[in-house]
Amino acid sequence: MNDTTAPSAAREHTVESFTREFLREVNFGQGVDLDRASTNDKYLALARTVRAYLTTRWLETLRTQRREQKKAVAYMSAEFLLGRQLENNLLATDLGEIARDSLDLLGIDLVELCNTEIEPGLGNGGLGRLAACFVDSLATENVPSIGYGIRYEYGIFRQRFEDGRQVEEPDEWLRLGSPWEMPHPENAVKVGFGGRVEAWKDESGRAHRRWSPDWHVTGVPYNYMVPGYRNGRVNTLRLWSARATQAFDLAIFNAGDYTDAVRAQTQAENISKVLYPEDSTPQGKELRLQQQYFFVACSLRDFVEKVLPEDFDLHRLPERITFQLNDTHPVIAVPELMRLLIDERGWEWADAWAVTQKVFAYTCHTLLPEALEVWPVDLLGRLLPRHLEIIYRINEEFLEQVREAFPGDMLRERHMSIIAEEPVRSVRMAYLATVAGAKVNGVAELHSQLLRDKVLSDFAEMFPHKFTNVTNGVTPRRFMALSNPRLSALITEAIGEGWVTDLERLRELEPLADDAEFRRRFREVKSHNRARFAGVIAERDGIEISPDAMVDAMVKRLHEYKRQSLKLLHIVSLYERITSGALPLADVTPRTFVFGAKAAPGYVRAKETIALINAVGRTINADASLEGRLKVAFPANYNVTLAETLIPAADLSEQISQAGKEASGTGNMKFALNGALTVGTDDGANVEIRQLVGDDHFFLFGMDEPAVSDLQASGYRSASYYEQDKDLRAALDMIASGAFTGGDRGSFVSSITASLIERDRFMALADFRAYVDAQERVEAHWADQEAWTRSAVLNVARSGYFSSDRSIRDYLARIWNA
Ligand code: B1N
Repeated sequence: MNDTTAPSAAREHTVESFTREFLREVNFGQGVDLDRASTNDKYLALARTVRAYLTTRWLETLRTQRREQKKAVAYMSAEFLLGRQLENNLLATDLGEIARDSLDLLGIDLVELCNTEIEPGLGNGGLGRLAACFVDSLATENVPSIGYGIRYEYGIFRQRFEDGRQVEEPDEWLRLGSPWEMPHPENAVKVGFGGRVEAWKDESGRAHRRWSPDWHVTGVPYNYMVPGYRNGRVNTLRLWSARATQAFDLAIFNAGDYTDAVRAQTQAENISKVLYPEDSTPQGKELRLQQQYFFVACSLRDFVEKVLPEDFDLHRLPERITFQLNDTHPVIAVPELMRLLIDERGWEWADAWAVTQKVFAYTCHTLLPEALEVWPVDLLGRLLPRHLEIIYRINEEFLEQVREAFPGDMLRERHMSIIAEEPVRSVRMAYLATVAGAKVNGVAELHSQLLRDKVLSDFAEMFPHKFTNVTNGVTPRRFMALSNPRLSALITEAIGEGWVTDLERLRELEPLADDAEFRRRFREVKSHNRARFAGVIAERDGIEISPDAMVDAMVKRLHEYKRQSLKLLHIVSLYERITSGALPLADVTPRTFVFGAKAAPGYVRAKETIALINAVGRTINADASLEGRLKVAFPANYNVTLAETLIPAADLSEQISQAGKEASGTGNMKFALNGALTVGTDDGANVEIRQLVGDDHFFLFGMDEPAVSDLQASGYRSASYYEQDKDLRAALDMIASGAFTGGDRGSFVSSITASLIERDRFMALADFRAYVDAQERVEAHWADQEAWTRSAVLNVARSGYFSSDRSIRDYLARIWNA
């Protein structure tokens, strides 16, 4: 890279210079001689070397931002599921080859060092990974922006299986040191909790409110650099870590109680201790609300006091920032900004509200009613009394507006109130966000439509201009260039460079779907990736699979609505038909069913389902009569790192949620971009994937959302499907008989089968037949490898829309510049 403006501290992009920097880090950073350095020493030294290269660009970016004072975006998210940093940063800075050559000369294996890194798992699943893709794309699209979140000391738990059952272990991701973060304790921010609100009057007699918290916590910012792809921009991700405040300690300490002072310290530091492991089902725990307010209060203060110039007039805040709220988790920022403006700066309510309504925008990520976050009024009032007052006032004025718009419609008022009365008085955070936000978006076309028509229909009627859609996307840097180097090389050879930042260019591959030589090479890549994946899970989990069998992957959080149980019924049914002689072994397509899924630790049914998948897997994998044709591979602890080897290897992508339940899905996009075909329902972003890749290259099955609604309304009786479909009955009976549990018919076996037959909340039984038929279409298509490869190539060629770069451009056009 030639650069005339780089300051003198800039490092040269040469092997010699890189080697010098690396050795300096080994000696002076780690304090060891190279010949005594451990793998971890070398990893840390390498990470710091790369970090130094990034830092030059980061400082430049910050300087430019301060000079230009352009409108920026603050992406506020309780989760950033980043994945490993080293390889990504080598890719973004184009230092990969230099690093490899440099380490080669020193006799060090770059790949081994990359594999030393423990991924920062600061998220649960799709929502957290989306935030990570978005910061990558914000930098690559050259958008002035900052990510704000929490530096959890423990990320998503590590999953192990003990006798097939999930066991959780703490994720000690900071154990070996964390070379990517830069703490700034001097920029710490103090945050209050609890206490009382008092009225007071100024000299002019004007009434004010003042919050006196009774305890405080300090937020220490940790900066992470987020490089754009080879464009010189390096943005900031700022994660907050909780510390006890000095005053807090001393007060108790001086009162003579040393143990209490220590306990207080622990209480404060607990706030950023651990990520809540619930995906889509918030538990309403007080500590979680503390986490939310903690990071949001730190971030607003930081932006207003540190990022903006000192004399900045906050009336002009909307010219400088949009706070994008990633789901409702940061929504407490709304009353916090109101409080800052009114209580701390003496603004009038109306002025504060006018600004607040312009700077927030809200992204909703769900449709499940149980996933819509609510906070009981007594809890919120105890922790954040002033915020509760402000929420009440926002609600009063809002309901006044509702009454004006719909006179006499009392029912509507009750429905739309930010305060729910039942079952306990609570604040509906999604409603607060919708009322306060300038824009509200869903994350796929169908999802946004359902938000408008169902979940938030009253609001859409009142504020039609607020509602919009931005379909999710995924970063092609991590999920193609980095994770699938062979496919990337093949694509570049075919259509040239540039597609990594202009993913619609993949369209240029379309004609090659008809080129037999290209298809052969495409298959070669898949086959290589399958072998690579097989090697990884053999080493990591001791699982043996054939590298030639179809890789059929279902990886996502374990949730009933996602219907891992439907996949399981298909597998059991195949097995039952083989063992009963109905299906000749010769007709069975060799397949590896790959599962990856963590269950929330308190989600009993999800954990039982994991145990059942493992039980079925153990039986099938051990049954010699199958001659290895079917395998179930369930590697433990599915995470971003494992996704990076699985997704490029996959042939079939399972996206089988009940229609109308999966807001978008993003795994579905990663698989399509890597040439897997989808078997899926008409749900979330599957709808758009199918429209783009075409019906002939996508296996659609099952009820669509209106059909689900109709069946629900007319009274769904799952037992009738059990009674009428003999294959389904045989599969369920086989499970219930204890065939997979050494004859044990009790515990999870009976509870899972009974709940499917008797209730089946997500209508797996109703979709079973359609699903099995779709799988037969899959097998027929697979049997013609030329036709299959053609479809796979077309999936890649037509999925460029799902780049998160496009999502970011849509956010810019529809929300941030709107
Ligand atoms: O967000 C993803 C979507 O692609 C998925 O369809 C959606 O299920 C996921 C509370 C959530 N929605 N809600 C959550 C996560 C953690 C938590 O504590 C809710 N995750 C989603 C990206 O749009």
